[in-house]
Amino acid sequence: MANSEYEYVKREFEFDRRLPASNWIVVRIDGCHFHRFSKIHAFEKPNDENALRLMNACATSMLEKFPDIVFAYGVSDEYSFVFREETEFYQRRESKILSLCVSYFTSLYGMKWKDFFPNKDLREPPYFDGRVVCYPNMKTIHDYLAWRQVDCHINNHYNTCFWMLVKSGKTEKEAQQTLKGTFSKDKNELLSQQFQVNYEDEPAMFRKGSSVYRDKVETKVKTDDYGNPIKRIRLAITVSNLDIIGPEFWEKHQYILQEGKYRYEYVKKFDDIHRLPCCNWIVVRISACQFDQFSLIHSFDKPNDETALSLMNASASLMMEQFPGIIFGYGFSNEYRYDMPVQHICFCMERTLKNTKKTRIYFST
Ligand SMILES: Nc1nc2c(ncn2[C@@H]2O[C@H](COP(=O)(O)OP(=O)(O)O)[C@@H](O)[C@H]2O)c(=O)[nH]1
Ligand SMILES: [Mg+2]
Repeated sequence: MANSEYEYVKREFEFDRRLPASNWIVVRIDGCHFHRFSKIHAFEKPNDENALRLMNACATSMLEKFPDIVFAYGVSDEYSFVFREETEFYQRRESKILSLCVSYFTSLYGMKWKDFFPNKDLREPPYFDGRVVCYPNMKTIHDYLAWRQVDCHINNHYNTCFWMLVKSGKTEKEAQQTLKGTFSKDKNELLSQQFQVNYEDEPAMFRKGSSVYRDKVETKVKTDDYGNPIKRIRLAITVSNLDIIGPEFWEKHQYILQEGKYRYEYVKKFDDIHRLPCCNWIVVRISACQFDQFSLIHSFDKPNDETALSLMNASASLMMEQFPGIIFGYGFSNEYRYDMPVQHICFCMERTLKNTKKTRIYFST
């Protein structure tokens, strides 16, 4: 591509955040204004089986499309997608990963709608937002998934009771009042005594949410000379509604969340050189650490020690001699600020970091 005089707007302003290596990347998408969307499309309350199956079908297609997604978990209008820990999908560029997941899922939702709602037209375009979160080890990624499933249980338990009360004739306000301050045990009692419903008998998809992953399945590939089937284990994308909080599921499926077998070079990937954007004033503010103690030990005058302040000013003057890029410095008490053009920031930052424990950078335009 030819370089024009305008090409700097890409070089100098476009920054691609790369997600840290050796982390599990999770993209969580969530339906936008689905409270309204579900009303307009007359979803059954509190759970619309077809709507949930549509979400699961979209998640399944996500795993087919993006092999680096190793696990997905969904409930209501949200789905979380877990990428394998050592994925190099789009060089771990955050905006690419996030935008691809959100846009592909949204397209799938629209495309598959008719398969699940053959008699309902899409009356508004469905759309989703998304976020990316990185989890640094196996414990945190397991805890993340457990958190979503606990959330699913709490919401569904409440919603099941709420809508049974409403369907039995209570107003929404009365139902809310009845459930206020109730514990899990109370909700189970209410369901069994008033509605003869055992919560555990409710569909697992509603109670546990849905997990999508590659499961090991045995398939017959051919028959040997004696007519016996020859079977092979292969991985097939599966949707299940199992408990993923306890260890059983993960013990049985250890291969799903396997930590990467990195060679030591991967640590270099943490060296993400962060360039500061051009056309911005850069302010480096340094503030001394534990100066209360330091001034006490060195018997500084209270409230101001003229010599200490002069020492700060002299140090600032030397900084400006050393780094001509600094155009202004302002200080009081134990703090100093420098404004400087971009090209000097790296060198200066190195020096600054060596001399202080705390450094902050501010951008202003
Ligand atoms: N009736 C019904 N509503 C659902 C179903 N799944 C999701 N929703 C709606 O979608 C909302 C999702 O919650 P949230 O993301 O916080 O709300 P949003 O900001 O309106 O998308 C729920 O509060 C429900 O109103 C369903 O299966 N049935
Ligand atoms: Mg939503």
